[in-house]
Amino acid sequence: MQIISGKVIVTCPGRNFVTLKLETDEGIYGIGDATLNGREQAVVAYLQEHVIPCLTGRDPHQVEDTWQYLYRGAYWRRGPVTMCAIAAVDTALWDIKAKAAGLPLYQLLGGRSRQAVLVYGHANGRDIDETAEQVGKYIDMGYRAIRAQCGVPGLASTYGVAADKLFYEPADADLPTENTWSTEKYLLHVPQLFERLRNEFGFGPHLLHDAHHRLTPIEAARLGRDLEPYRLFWLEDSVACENQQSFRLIRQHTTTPLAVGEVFNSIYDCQQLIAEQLIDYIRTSVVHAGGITQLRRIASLAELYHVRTGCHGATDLSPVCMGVALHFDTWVPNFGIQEYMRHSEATDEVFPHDYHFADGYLHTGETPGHGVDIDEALAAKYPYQRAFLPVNRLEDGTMFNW
Ligand code: CS2
Ligand code: MG
Repeated sequence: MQIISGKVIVTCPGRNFVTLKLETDEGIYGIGDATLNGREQAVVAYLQEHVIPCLTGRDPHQVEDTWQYLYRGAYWRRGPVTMCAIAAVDTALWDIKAKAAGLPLYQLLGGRSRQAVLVYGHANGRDIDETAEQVGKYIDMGYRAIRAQCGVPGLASTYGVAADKLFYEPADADLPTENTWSTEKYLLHVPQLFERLRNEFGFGPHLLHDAHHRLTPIEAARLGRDLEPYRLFWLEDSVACENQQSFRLIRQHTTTPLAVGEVFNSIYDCQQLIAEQLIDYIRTSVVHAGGITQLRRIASLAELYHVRTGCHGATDLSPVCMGVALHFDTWVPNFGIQEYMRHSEATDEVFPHDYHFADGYLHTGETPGHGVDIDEALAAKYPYQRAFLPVNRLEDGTMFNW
């Protein structure tokens, strides 16, 4: 079997998605998600100019060799754009391999390790009352795990709080929106949120929270300790972690479980965090961490150190990524949880898929491949619309982390 063509499909059914489609001389094709929120066109160019020309004529069954070829062959290794492009190729090749074998992808990875995949949804509100109301609605929808994000008194906006309660798309403008942040106001408010949620819903539902890279290590230690009575499933992205050893300070002070990794694109980004057991969940995703081929290496490293997976699954990771992630989640032995931010109806129509939600879990289908397709004619009806993620400044104007 040979790859005979590759094309990049950009569509915007409410938000931009980039999809790579590889076709073979035996009529089997594979697709992979290549979406990098706010930098989509960089990946499009990388694929079209520097990857697809090298793929024509290659044997699609050589998934590992192609991954090594694109990783080592780039010379300029790693980085979000490169690894997103490699991820799309890797995903498409695994899709082709599974289709050729007539098997759902999880069977090629090692078969089922669980009957279904525990997921968490995103409840958010402008204040504690509204957030509590939304958590209740997610429980009523059957979720067993809910991430709670709440507006902070004195701040016009904060991460994770949107007008729409089911869908949250942060890339909201043709040029970056400027948000304002105060850690002091945030640190005072968050423990009150989780005290209310535990008082109202007890300790049955798993509760999660995303600090979205906005704390220093000692501030994260403070928050982790303040949240200990509320037994969070995890506190996510408490500190921007290019400096992995900064998590040693957090770890010394709190037993609140820590999750990190949605912005990582390489196993080296989390090697120290995992090997020193500085985290409890690794959030790397199929689309941003080089595909299944690297993601399962990360999971295997994590297994040695009691670290579990918690793949990123926000709206800006397409249904193709979600579908592949679910096959990975169905197989991976050290599974933790899967993020599941629902996609809009328009998006689901562009990306027909066989996975479904029931009773707090996502269930993969048995379709050969990863079970997700793209309706190219429908995709063409939604042209690309540039959209940036916001930027964030402190109240004194200092540039900060969004
Ligand atoms: C967030 C993401 O889901 C999460 O945990 O961190 O929504 C993140 O803000 C977006 O993926 C950025 O595009
Ligand atoms: Mg996050």
